[in-house]
Formats: sequence, structure tokens, C-alpha cells
Amino acid sequence: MPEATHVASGKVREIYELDESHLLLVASDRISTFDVVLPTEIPDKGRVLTGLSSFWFARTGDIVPNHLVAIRADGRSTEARRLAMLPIECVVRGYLAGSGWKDYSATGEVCGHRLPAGLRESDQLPAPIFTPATKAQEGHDENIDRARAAELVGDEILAAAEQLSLALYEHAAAYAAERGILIADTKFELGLDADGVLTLGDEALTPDSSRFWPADEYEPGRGQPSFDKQYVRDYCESLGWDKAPPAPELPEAVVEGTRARYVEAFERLTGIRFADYLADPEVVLR
Ligand code: PZK
Repeated sequence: MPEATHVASGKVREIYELDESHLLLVASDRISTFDVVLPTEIPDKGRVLTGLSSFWFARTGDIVPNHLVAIRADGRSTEARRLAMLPIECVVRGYLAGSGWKDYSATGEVCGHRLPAGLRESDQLPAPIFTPATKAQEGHDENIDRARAAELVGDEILAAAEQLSLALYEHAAAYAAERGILIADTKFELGLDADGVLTLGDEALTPDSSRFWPADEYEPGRGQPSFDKQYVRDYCESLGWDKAPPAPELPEAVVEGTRARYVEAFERLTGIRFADYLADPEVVLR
């Protein structure tokens, strides 16, 4: 990347600066499980996530403006407007999973939302809830209540972020459910653009920023299989790996099965052949 300065690394992504007001986001083929990046890549995973995220950006511009400027021909890089990111993660949960299930089991509440008694793991909630979290530098994001979130971003921005996040989730979850994918929960990153307008950034509504479940295997009362990473998790569990780094290498069959699941999620949700995306990534914007 000779024309761009590296500004940040995520576990599986990189950000470069293009100019004072634009960034380049690059999605790698790295995959993490149990919070550890594996030594084996999943070919095209970064392209699937970039294509999906861009597809959602193009379809949700009437709900909230977003940072996307262009998808590069490589299919894994996007040019984006630089935002002043909010210091909270805007999480929406439609089902009881992960830390939401954990907190509910212990207290009957999630981020200050009191929920009906008797819910089971993976149950659908009576209505989606906004459950903001802090951005941890290291380790896990911490769920926070409304009062703490308001201290971090102010009441007015918090109310707008909540309303936009719920509207985005409701749109995407209804659309995905018709295509056999349940979006159990998802995380949005919002920021203010140069004019102070609340804007959607980062990647959105991908399997890395959300829990995608296969609808045909949905069975509340237990944890659900992951649409994309289940083969990887099953393989790692079968080895008896202790989930401390380094993670094991993946065999070819697990790599190919996992790649096929990512491509399947892309094709089901976008209705576009992944080969057509590779030939011209901007097909997801039309
Ligand atoms: C931004 N991240 C998280 C993502 C990483 C880290 N449009 C924007 N403006 C300003 N900052 C960000 C964005 C976006 N998107 C996002 N960190 C900063 C992140 C990908 C890779 F290393």
C-alpha cells in the first residue's frame, strides 16, 4: 500500500489513511474463533464480508447515512469517509445469546432492560433491545446501561443512536429471516461526519459483526450453531484445544466447508452470485 499510511489493525482487518478525510478499510481472509486468530486463512472471507457490508450500506441509506465511498476492484477494500467515532458499540439483540444470555441468567436484565421471566437460551425477545457496550482496548467489550452510555456520548446522540440502531436491525433481521438466516444480534459503529451528522461506519451486518444462525436449525433452549464458523468451532473442539494461543491449523476440508458457508451467506442475502461480485464488486450497490 505505497500511497497509504497504516493507522490501525483489528484482529482480521486493517485501516489505512488515504487523505485527511478518507480511510481505506481492508478485510483480510483471517478468521478468529474463541477470540483467537487462526494460522489458516479462509480464501475470499474478506471479500464476502466487504460485499455483504456494502450491500447493506446501499440498502439502508434511507435509514442512516454511511461512510462508504467506493469498493475497490479487489473486492476486499473500501474507501470510506473519516468519522469521529462514538466511544460506544451500538449493539442490538433480537435473541438471547452470548453476554445477553449470561447477564439475563444472572440478573433477569440486559443493560438495564428488564425482560420477562422464564426465557430460555436463544429465545427471541419480545422486541429487539439496544444494549450499548464500551470498546475494550483488550479483551471483551463491557455491557453498560443507558446512564453510563449517556455519560459517554450525551443524551441526544444516545437517543438518536438507539433509534437508528433498532431501525437498522429490524430492517436487516426481517430481510435475512426471509432468506433463512436469523440475525440474533449485531453491533454497529456510529460516528459523526464532518457536518456533525450521525453516520454508520465500520462494517455492518456481517457474520463477523453479528451472530448469524441458520433458521432451519433454530431450536431455543440451547446454544445455536453459527452460520459461518460452526465447522471451525467443531474442529477445534474435536482436538481438545484449550483455546489459548496458538490456535491449531485447519485441515483443507474445514477451510473449504467454511468458505462455502460464507459464500452461501453472501448469495442468500444479496441474491447475487459471488462470482459476479468477484467480476465487478460494485454489483452489490445496484
Ligand atoms: C474506525 N475502527 C475500527 C475497523 C481496524 C479498526 N469511517 C471511520 N472513521 C474513523 N474511524 C474509523 C472509521 C471506520 N470504519 C473504525 N477504527 C477506526 C476498525 C477496521 C480495522 F483496525
